Amino acid sequence: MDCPIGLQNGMCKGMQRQKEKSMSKSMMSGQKTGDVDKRIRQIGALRRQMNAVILAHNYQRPEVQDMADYTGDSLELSRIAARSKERVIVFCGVRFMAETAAILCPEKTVLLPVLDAGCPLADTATAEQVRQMRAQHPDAVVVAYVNTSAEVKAESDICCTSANAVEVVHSVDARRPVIFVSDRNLGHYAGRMARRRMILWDGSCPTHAGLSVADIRQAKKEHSEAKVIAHPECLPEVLELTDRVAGTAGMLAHAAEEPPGTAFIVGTDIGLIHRLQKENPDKTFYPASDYLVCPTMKLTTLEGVAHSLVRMEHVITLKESVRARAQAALDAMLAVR
Ligand code: CIZ
Repeated sequence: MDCPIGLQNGMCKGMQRQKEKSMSKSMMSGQKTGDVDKRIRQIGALRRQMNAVILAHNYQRPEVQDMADYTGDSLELSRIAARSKERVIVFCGVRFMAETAAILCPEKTVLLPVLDAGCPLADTATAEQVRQMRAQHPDAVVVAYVNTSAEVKAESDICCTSANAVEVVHSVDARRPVIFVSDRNLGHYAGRMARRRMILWDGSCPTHAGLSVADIRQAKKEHSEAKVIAHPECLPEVLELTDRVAGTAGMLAHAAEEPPGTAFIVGTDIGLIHRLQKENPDKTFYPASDYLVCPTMKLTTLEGVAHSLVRMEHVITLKESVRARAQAALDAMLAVR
């Protein structure tokens, strides 16, 4: 496998393909790609003018991560959103993340720069389906992974992220089964670690679930010295082959603890490799596969963020009845960890 994310320019082949697509799209709409520094200065001025804070998920493009005020996973970014003083939150991520910020900050304007930035995993569950599942298992506790819509969160008892899924599931009364929505692989992993009886939703992340045992074997063959770290949304048989299972925050913490010179094969979206490499210049990171690219996470560009601030779009709005119930589930999660 060549170019582990082409670290000279912070992009591997998969990301480069996404960038090319987006560049040709912006050219078709008559915009020039422009100079990154100039764009960052423009965003800086708009951010001050609009009293905005810019949050970027760890899977965003490198230049978007570098421009943002804060970069993190859903849990970290939700906490930052909840305590931010700015009037506007620009969420560089996918829709359910911006919704989470809107749930926690009803008095603020939350903007999602790209309206089409959805999540196929979140789309596997509707509120009605969760109600039906609950009716079938009236004694169960519903745990909603953060990768769900606000409506689904509103139907759940407690939320979790990849960083705290094990703790959240463990916090459930051991006598009650857990309905885990939406990621089957994460639910399976959390249930095994927390020793809870799980009723798993039939959903998975196409990016993580696409990582195969053959990919890991190939990466290990090419980088036999490297440790394998993988996201709990990967298939159970893939996780069996890893040295560490963690969400993006856990991977960052783990990489920081390892001695200089350590190499890692990384089983999550390649966007994280930019931050891993930046924070650990003395270590090496290889993507477990060149296809670990969440396409909707890469839709947000610097141009898109600037447009979002100029036009104050796209504002995330939620029904108050949904928002308040979803907030109760998120608050329950934040009380656990
Ligand atoms: O919790 C998150 O933000 C997700 C969706 C993945 C991760 O591990 O950061």
